[in-house]
Amino acid sequence: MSAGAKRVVSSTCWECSTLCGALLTVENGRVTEVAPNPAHPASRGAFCIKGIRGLPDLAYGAGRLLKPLRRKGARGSGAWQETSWDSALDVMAERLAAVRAAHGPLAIAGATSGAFFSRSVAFALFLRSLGSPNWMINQDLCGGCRAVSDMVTGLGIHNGEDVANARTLLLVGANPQAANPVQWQRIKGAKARGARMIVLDPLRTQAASLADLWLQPRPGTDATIAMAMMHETIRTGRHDRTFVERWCHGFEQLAARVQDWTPQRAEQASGVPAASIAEAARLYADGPACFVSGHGIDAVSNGVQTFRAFHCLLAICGNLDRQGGNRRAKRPKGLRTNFDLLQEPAFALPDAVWRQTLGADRFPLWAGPQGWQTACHNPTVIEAILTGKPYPVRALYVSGVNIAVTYPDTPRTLQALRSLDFLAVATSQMTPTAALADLVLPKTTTLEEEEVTLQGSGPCITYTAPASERQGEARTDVEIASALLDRLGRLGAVEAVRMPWRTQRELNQYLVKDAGIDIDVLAQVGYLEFDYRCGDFDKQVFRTPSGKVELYSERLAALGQDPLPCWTPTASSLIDDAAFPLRLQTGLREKTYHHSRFREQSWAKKVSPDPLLRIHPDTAGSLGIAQGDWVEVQTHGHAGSCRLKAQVTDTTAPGIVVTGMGWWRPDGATPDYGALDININAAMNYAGPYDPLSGSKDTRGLACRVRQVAKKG
Ligand SMILES: Nc1nc2c(c(=O)[nH]1)N[C@H]1C(S)=C(S)[C@@H](COP(=O)(O)OP(=O)(O)OC[C@H]3O[C@@H](n4cnc5c(=O)[nH]c(N)nc54)[C@H](O)[C@@H]3O)O[C@H]1N2
Ligand SMILES: Nc1nc2c(c(=O)[nH]1)N[C@H]1C(S)=C(S)[C@@H](COP(=O)(O)OP(=O)(O)OC[C@H]3O[C@@H](n4cnc5c(=O)[nH]c(N)nc54)[C@H](O)[C@@H]3O)O[C@H]1N2
Ligand code: SF4
Ligand SMILES: [Mo]
Repeated sequence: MSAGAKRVVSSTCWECSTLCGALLTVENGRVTEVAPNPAHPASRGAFCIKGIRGLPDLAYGAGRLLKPLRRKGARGSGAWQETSWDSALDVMAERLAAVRAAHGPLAIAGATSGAFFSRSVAFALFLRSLGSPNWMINQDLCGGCRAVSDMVTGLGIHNGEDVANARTLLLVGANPQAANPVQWQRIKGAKARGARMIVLDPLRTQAASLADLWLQPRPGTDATIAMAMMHETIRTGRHDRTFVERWCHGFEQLAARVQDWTPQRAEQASGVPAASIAEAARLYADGPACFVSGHGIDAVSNGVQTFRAFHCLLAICGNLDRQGGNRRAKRPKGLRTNFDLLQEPAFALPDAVWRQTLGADRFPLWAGPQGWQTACHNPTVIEAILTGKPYPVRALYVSGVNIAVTYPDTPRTLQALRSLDFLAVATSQMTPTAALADLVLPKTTTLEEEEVTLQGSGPCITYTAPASERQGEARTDVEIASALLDRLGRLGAVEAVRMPWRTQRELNQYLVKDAGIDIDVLAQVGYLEFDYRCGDFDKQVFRTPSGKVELYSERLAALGQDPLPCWTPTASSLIDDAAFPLRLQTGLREKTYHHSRFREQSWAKKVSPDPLLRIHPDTAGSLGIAQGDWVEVQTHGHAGSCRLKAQVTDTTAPGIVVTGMGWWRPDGATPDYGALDININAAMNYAGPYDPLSGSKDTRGLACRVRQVAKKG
């Protein structure tokens, strides 16, 4: 992009999956202002401070990595030597080829965030080109349970919440006021025009304060409420008979399953009064009603079946693909998404290799060829690195994820990283993960990259413009992968090129080519709306064995799993140890930060200088903890700990303590930059029990203890 006069570019903010429409002012090749785009069909002017401040600071801030770095001293010593791309890529290709020759292709693994980015897909297909199916994504800690339930139930409703037209909203485990400004704007709009809102959340969030009905379940018990809501709906005949008869599979079995799930039974498990559950069922069945779900019921050991229960409720009430309900994701004919590339036969691995994906034997709906994003089960990879079982993993390539901070059990993650033969990290900033690398590769930020994304909530295709000039020598993941493939090919280490593109533009052209979309036209507007019709079930078939919405899942039955929604207490809730009397919730979002990102930025540190632990006044009082004291948190079954600052508040219930995640100190001492001190994942394990379908571990409801370690100050 050439330097020039001031101009405004229509783009999309890519700092989170909300994908808000953005207007970028560009002067002399730099983005000088980021503003919301009120015309964007999905976000309609909603935006957040991370987009306005975080995005440009990430691209142009002092911490930006501009050149490849090669480790000089011991791992983590903090001593680096700048090197050229040619030499960095030569070294990386040689090291990967050496590991491949010594241990086979499966010994090379990768870590990235999820299949929805071009960077992650380029990366997964790069590894496949070497013959390795092993890439880690963080979705077992994120939206994985929702996705697996959606897949086996056959709904296809990702991002399809039609809040604007709903009569009733059912928010479960979501905190959109902090996590999603688009949804939050719509929710407030819906409330203002008289929509009713039910909120399920143990914490008194802003949404809970606005709710007509706030249910405060014990952590991990939401499925019981959904089961009882189905019981009530069917008992009172409020289900949508026409939809159920025509499009649902297994209604009789579902009805039999929920027969005993009276609101009284759910009250015993969840602590929510039976009358409130019955009222929630009545309101939700009086639709159109929109189910807004969040991380609060995901990333737990009973997450998939919890989602199954809500997804079945949604279906039997006829709220699927209905105005004001949950719309199905649709797309212009011929359009591919990044996600689709993982399943495309041209880029597939031979089945015998693919089935060896780490974790595929235990979690086939998660890992390997039948898996949702075909990625690994992360804790199985960490285990393989440390133990060599079921086979060795000796080299790791990390991009777009900060696993030393964001995966549970930081001490173990660090130990695994240190033990590798070779570690390369592509990033725009030094991080606790990159600090342990042999090679650090400077990545472009999203202001310098082009993305084409299908956005179900528009519905539209949205465009992210490479509006800024590249900083330093930064490169995109596609460019890095293709340059590596050239070299690895010469070293005889490429099995088949399964990542054929050299630039993001080439990849994006591939996504749109059969849809007749001209990227240049898309780039001019910044988005492309397309026709959307609700309820065309005969046209857009359900991708399940029965071709219907599967209340009774044939795929789960074939795997010997419970085919009907059910509730199993989470592993953590069963721990009964007087030494760990409290329950810990992690991951509460803050407006200033995105996980571990923006931690170096002064505006963010001013707003939110310290990691907090919310604690009820009664609990704090009994432990002698006062507002602002530093406390130490430890969870059951783990030796590590984490220091946090007490925030005494009655927004949380007695006995339940709540914190965020992602804390480290970019200006802290190497090598861990505080990741072993103020990072909650330093105090948690990544061991099971796991959700039997997604392999997720409990990230909430953990048995814990808290003690004061320093007075306020
Ligand atoms: N500013 C900011 N925004 C973000 C992010 C960020 O880091 N910063 N991260 C993004 C990402 S990747 C994600 S995954 C989303 C997550 O965003 P959301 O899906 O909205 O999830 P959270 O913000 O984690 O809020 C979860 C809510 O669930 C509640 N909860 C916890 N346990 C339970 C339970 O057992 N039952 C019920 N019913 N509720 C429970 C919590 O109290 C909390 O209010 O946010 C995205 N948006
Ligand atoms: N205990 C606990 N752990 C959790 C959670 C929890 O609730 N509790 N939440 C989980 C969830 S939902 C998620 S999604 C994960 C998030 O985990 P991560 O994805 O690890 O979180 P980020 O901090 O966003 O990491 C992004 C990193 O990628 C690098 N990067 C590389 N390329 C790019 C780029 O193009 N743009 C940007 N911005 N960064 C790039 C940056 O250096 C940055 O450090 O954490 C999970 N971990
Ligand atoms: S919510 Fe904020 S960070 Fe996420 S896309 Fe929108 S403006 Fe960007
Ligand atoms: Mo997430």
